[in-house]
Amino acid sequence: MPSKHLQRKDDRVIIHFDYDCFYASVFEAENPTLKTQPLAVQQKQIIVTCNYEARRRGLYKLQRITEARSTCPEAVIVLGEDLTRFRDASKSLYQYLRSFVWAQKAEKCGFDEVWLDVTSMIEYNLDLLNHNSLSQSFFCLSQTDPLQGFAYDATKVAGHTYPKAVDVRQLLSSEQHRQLTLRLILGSHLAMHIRLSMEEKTGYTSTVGIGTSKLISKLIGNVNKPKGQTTLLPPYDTESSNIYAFLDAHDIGKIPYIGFKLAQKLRERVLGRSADFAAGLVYGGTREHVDVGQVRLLPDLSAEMLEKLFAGPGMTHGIGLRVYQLVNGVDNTEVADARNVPRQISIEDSYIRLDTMDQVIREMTSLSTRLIDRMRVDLTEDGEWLGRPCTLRLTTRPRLPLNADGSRTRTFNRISRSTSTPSFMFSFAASSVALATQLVQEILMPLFKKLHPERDGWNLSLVNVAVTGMEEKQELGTDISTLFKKQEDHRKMWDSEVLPFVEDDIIDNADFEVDKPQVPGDDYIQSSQDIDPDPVDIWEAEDDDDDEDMLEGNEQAGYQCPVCNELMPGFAQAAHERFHENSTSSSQLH
Ligand code: DCP
Ligand code: MG
Repeated sequence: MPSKHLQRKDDRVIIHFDYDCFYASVFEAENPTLKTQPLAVQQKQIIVTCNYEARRRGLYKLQRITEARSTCPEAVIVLGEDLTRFRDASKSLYQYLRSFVWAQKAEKCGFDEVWLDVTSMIEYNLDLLNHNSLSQSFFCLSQTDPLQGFAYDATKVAGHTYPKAVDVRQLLSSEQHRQLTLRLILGSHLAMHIRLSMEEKTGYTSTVGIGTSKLISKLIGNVNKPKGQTTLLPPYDTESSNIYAFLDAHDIGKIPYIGFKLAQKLRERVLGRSADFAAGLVYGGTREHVDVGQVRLLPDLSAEMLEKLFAGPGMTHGIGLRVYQLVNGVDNTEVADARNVPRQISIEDSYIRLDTMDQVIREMTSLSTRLIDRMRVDLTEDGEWLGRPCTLRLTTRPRLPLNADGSRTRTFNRISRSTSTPSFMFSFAASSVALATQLVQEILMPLFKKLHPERDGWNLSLVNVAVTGMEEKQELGTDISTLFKKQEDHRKMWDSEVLPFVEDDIIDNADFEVDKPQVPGDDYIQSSQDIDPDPVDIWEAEDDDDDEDMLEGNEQAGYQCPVCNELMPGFAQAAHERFHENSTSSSQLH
């Protein structure tokens, strides 16, 4: 009997979708002739993604544009700086997927991932099974219309399995494994049906994982991509658990939620020495491979031990337990309820240099204009607000001053300040630029001064303006006391459920006044773009150390400037070189 901490909720069936080469697919959907050509999507100086035809010819994600051009001169390269088309596609694909589930548990993660909790559909269909003729089953997609559904063979898994070679009949004849196996078989057929329907109706293909948790369903999908689906089969609980077999081989840094800082601490603990980075990189991929199994089998591993290991500024209580569970394949977090409005909207940009008040005002105004435009699109319908965010947040990422030798230590730490969202932001009477200007003057400048009390002397590498704490329309009380109560509940929810699991993005420099962010690090898109205005939850903590993940699997991407020695991800190189070229001109942004 596993300890209380390690009891898994295996009574759920969860399907994870990851759209294949998402940005490229959005362009292909607009222009189907691109499907047969090598297609790459460019942001700044990198290829953020490319279709599989381009991958076949040697292009890869997060490749430098110059390199991509020389590897595959015939590739069609499209500009993906404007995220509107991706956001719109993401929204409609999400609506499509959620239309299948009964219990309204459909959670979006970033632009191109969705979890569906289909447990109630599976249970309903388990009851319908005729155990004497499992191979001729019918899956009901509707509780009211018995004809809506599809025929399937309940003795076989649809798509791939993990492990590859598995005797399903034997699992079905084992009393211990039969029930879970059947649930997963039904889940695999439902996943196949949804996946193929989506391809037929929308043209988008996806890579799908089926399991009993968000963790497993997300990771198992990667085993067969693209256009594939994989189901993790029992045994789950014995020493020869397939959960362990599968998870143990993962690099510790590949586990969602275990961000770079946590992964480094775990590597150091396993190796018994400090874990070096790849030469030439201050952040990003490390060549020190430590896998989940090595962590899981540490003799003294416990939630308390990990809590102590991670202790330090910005680490939230409960983090040890969360990681202890994850390395043991336990993730009992729920798939969030489907939403009509995003949980937050957040707009940011990054800068090579941002160090004067004038520039800050200009940038904050531009970000706020985009934020208000975005709110008007995503939060309204027929001129009515469907959702109202309670909190407005300003975040910056200051650069540290130069070291004595002229080099600069890079930091990913963000600092933020929040306040209530001012009601004028919801006005339709003025243009978004006018509202943004008012917002900067009345609200953002005072917040900025709290973050950076000095008039100058700072230099920012990132500014983010966000609205969070979204209240959906049906929740909005007309009575103000109800509204406050709701806000309080909302905050409590974050406090108790989300924050304990988050590797906070809080700077540990005592010189800065720091607010606890209301939500965890919210950057999914990491290339200085508008960032995803979608649900933010514990899973996105994996991206806390933004930019780092850009380098995963592409360690060559690190670049050290020969002029100032600054280290940076490869994608920043071109912009940085331009920075030196322009360093005598007045504008040194980007
Ligand atoms: N993206 C980005 N910057 C990153 C990572 C991703 O702009 N650092 C964008 C481009 C991708 C989309 O997000 O199209 C989804 O990211 P994925 O990692 O899932 O990549 P793809 O969906 O493109 O490819 P795959 O088929 O490997 O899932
Ligand atoms: Mg994808």
